[in-house]
Amino acid sequence: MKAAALAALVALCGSIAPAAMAASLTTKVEGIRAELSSKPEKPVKGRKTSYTVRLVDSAGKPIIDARVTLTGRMSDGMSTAAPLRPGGEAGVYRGEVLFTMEGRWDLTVRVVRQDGRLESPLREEVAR
Ligand SMILES: [Cu+2]
Repeated sequence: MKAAALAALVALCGSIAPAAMAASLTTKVEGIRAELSSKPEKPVKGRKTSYTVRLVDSAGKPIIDARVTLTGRMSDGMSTAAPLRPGGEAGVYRGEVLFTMEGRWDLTVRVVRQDGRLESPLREEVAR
C-alpha cells in the first residue's frame, strides 16, 4: 500500500476542497487526521478496490467512534457507495468498491462524528 500522501485541505460541515488526485491522501482538519489509501493503487474496472482510512485525533489517539462512508459519482450519473467499517486496528476503517465502468470517478470520503463531519474529495481514474 502506498505510503506517500498528498495534502489537501478540507473544512467541516460543508465546503469542499478541490479533489486530490491519486489513491492516497492525508487530510487534517480541526485536529482530526485522516489517511486514505487504496489497494490496488489504481482501480480497475470490474475488480474490487479496497479502501482504508485511518483516523487519529490531535493527541495521536485512534478515533473509533466515527461512521465512515465512501461515495462515488461519474459525470454520466453513475454512482456507487460503500461503508468503511472498523477493521483490525483501532481507528482503521475498511471497505470495498466495485467500479463498473472505466474512466473518471469523483469520490467523497465522509467521516461523521457526534461533533461534526469531514468530507474529503478524491478523484480516481479507473482503468479498463
Ligand atoms: Cu459511467
